[in-house]
Amino acid sequence: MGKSMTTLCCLLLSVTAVSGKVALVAGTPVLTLINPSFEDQGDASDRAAGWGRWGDWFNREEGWTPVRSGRCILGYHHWEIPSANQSGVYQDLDGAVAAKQYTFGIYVSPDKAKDGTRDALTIELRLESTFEGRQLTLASKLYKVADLMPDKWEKLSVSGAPVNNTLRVLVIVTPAPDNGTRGGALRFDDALIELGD
Ligand SMILES: [Ca+2]
Repeated sequence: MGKSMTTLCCLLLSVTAVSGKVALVAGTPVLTLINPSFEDQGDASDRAAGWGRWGDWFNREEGWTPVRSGRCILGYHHWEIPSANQSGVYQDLDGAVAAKQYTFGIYVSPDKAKDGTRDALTIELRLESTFEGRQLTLASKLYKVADLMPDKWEKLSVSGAPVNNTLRVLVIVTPAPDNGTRGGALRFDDALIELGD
């Protein structure tokens, strides 16, 4: 008797768990990032497949350490940045659902300059939709490099809801303002996209 009760309870629990999972998946398509760990190269070894970029020195790196997973990361070469302009990477995701909340995240590990005034200023994580032919900012979160622990992998994230089925995720770095004073670097790995916040 005891044994069959236990079996029944287990059966009910598994049915509930499976139904919950199926309902969630059926209700909202799960979004996936292409090449979230930056292992695959694009049209050059310093470009990550699936990711666009602008500005200087935001490269896929095969030789930088430590990595968080795999063998490649994105490296922002702050010490080599020639101007005060921002650099960024981004990816457009397919199949987002309007008004659903999504969280985009990425891990960062700062290789800090000896003098903190030489470090990059900020890392912005941003979500955008394309609306009437223009990029519309849905959410933005700004992290100060000075607030991040050196050489530790820390998860940064931003949450927001697209206004239609388009969703762009962006990572934007603002360097120190003065030319000739920049130092340090930033390592990025393991980007992610999740439902909810
Ligand atoms: Ca990686």
